[in-house]
Amino acid sequence: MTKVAMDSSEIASGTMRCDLAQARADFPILRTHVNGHPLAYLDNAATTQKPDAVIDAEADFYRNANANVHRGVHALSQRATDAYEAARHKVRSFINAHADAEIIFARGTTEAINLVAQGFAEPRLAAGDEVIVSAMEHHSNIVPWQMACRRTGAVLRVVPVDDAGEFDLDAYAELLNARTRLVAVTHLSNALGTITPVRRIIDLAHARGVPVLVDGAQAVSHLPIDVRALDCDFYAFSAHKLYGPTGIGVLYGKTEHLQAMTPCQGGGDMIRSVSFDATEYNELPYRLEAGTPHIAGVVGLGAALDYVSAIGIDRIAAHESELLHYATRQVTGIPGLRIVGTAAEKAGILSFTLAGIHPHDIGTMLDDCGIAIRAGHHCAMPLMQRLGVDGTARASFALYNTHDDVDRLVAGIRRVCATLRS
Ligand code: 7TS
Repeated sequence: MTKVAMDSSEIASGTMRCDLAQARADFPILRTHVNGHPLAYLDNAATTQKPDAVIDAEADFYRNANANVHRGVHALSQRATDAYEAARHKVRSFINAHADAEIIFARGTTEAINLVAQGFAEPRLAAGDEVIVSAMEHHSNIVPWQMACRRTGAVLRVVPVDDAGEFDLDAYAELLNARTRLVAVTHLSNALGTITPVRRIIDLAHARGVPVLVDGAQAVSHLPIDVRALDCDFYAFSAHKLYGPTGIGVLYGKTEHLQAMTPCQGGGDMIRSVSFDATEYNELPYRLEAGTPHIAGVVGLGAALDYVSAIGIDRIAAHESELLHYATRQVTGIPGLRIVGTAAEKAGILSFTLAGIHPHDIGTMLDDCGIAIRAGHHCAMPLMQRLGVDGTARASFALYNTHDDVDRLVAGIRRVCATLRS
């Protein structure tokens, strides 16, 4: 694994670029050619690529430790259980949770949010109660609340965003009221890159005794996360956006909230005893993890956390921020290019439109040059409507991206303009 050692003078002088270029070598897929060109992978907000350390950890688990967890008395089962619980401990320390039992493994951010909507919110919602989300949420942090509201007669209230894509704190403070039962908000917008003022959002909600779920799907790979400093009630993220495997993610919850949740799924592992008359549920975290979990995925997530921690999330953030500023400078002035999302606090994401050119055509023409970006509504259709666009083209950065990736993106955009506007 690449150990990247840098200090602030290296960051300032730009030599960090070279060190992180070494980290690129840890990601075998980045040596792929696409349409005859070396891959420039700039679709990291959708999913990040995986380093050898993660791929090897999963393969090694299947080769040397595969067994079911928490059940067998035999050595392999113990080995699998140890690996699974060691990864839970790594997650706890990565986000600074209070206890391992506050870490629930789920399939991803989407499942984690649904667990809270169904198991925590729904039993507490009555007709006329309110749930607050923002206008820049991913569909995964809208639809579960809509469903819970529909089933209970509660009402979804929406915090507006301004033209720059900033969260409107004043409007939020006014929306909070005695009927508010829960606030669910993204930490970092996947469509715009806006970092929301989560700490203020949480403080204002707590002043009224309202719990807050933070959707950390994007933030977790770009910002240091400290759930105790944030004092959030729930925090959800997916491993696959953090250099880990698909199919696995995390729901963090404060112990008292997780304890109070109704398990949405019943089955193996989540029980202490079962009879046809009564079933007693297991203790946390197992009572919210029914059935055989994605054990190899959890092991892979643990390896991803080790990998990211060895580099340092602060250094990754500094590198990505430098790339984002560089890219923003390079595209500014391209005729007809509008940057969508110009919040003061941004990370990792450059969303844009080109006048008269459909985002899908931008994405397709860049792909011809081996440049992978995302085009469309980014599962944030209400936000697109608010900003008056059908969709955007989106380049999103990760630790392994380089200035060369950005230069190729910018040259590609200029080529798209020259070709489709001629
Ligand atoms: N929340 C946010 C802020 C996201 O960006 C995403 C995925 C999700 C929730 C859902 O995560 P999942 O792992 O459960 O699917 N965002 C994107 C994206 O921007 N492009 O593809 C997936």
